[in-house]
Amino acid sequence: MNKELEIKTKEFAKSIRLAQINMFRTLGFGHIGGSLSVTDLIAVLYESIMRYDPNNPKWYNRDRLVVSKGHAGPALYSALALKGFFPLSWLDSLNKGGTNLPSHCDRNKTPGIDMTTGSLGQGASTALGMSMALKKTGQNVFLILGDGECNEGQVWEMALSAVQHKAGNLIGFVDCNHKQLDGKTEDILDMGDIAAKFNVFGWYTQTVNGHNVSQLYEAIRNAEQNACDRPSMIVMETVKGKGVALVEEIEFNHHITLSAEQASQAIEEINKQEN
Ligand SMILES: Cc1ncc(C[n+]2csc(CCOP(=O)(O)OP(=O)(O)O)c2C)c(N)n1
Repeated sequence: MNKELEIKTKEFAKSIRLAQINMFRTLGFGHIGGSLSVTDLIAVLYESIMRYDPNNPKWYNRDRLVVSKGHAGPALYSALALKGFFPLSWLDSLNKGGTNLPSHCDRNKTPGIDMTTGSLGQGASTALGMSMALKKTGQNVFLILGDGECNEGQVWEMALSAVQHKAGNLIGFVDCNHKQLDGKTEDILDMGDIAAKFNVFGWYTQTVNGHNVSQLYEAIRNAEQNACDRPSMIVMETVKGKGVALVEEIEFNHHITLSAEQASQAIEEINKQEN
């Protein structure tokens, strides 16, 4: 990743974080921890990797993204609004009656959302189906899973099938923030070495710092070039609530309240972060 693109991508990540904090301030609560932990990845995908057209969200030749941990919708909505898929003013309607931005991703409501998600595990299978359908025409399908979500058997059924179907255009990510809804992933159902598990299933695997945009970019390009007909999994080491100290410090920060004062403090902190 060249320096110019790296700076642009980091700036975009910052804008996504700020937009999310404003959304959560308006609503007063939300899935803040797991949205912030995938923000750098979402920035890399929409700033430097994916092919899409905000004026034509259903453009057939676009790459697809399935955020299977559908509660991270706010991170994705912020990126889509900033890229012009819909007006920024929609962000104020997060999870309110009649909104186009429900708390979990819904492909029938939001321009730019490729798959409805929220029931953990299901996005894995739908992403594989999409990748099989698009293999001949060359679009990539990106899939974001949580480490808690990897407790779901459906993820591992998909992992087996993806290798059988030579889903070389499927590039997945596990957001390994080590926490889930009500505890630490290690305490609830320890997944051990997730990259090693995908690897023995036959996937092309890599492990990166999920907050380092350059590492993320290089891993995706490497997967595109070297996985051949194997599906790829990029395991990301992350921090739940990344970028906002008062969220990071809360032990269980899956769905939390955010006061106006806390939001102002968070915005000040994000604005101070260097690119
Ligand atoms: C099938 C299913 N079971 C349970 C839930 C309830 N649930 C919502 S989020 C969550 C924890 C997810 O943890 P993880 O995948 O690690 O997400 P992250 O911490 O990255 O946000 C659970 C259990 C659900 N949405 N779907």
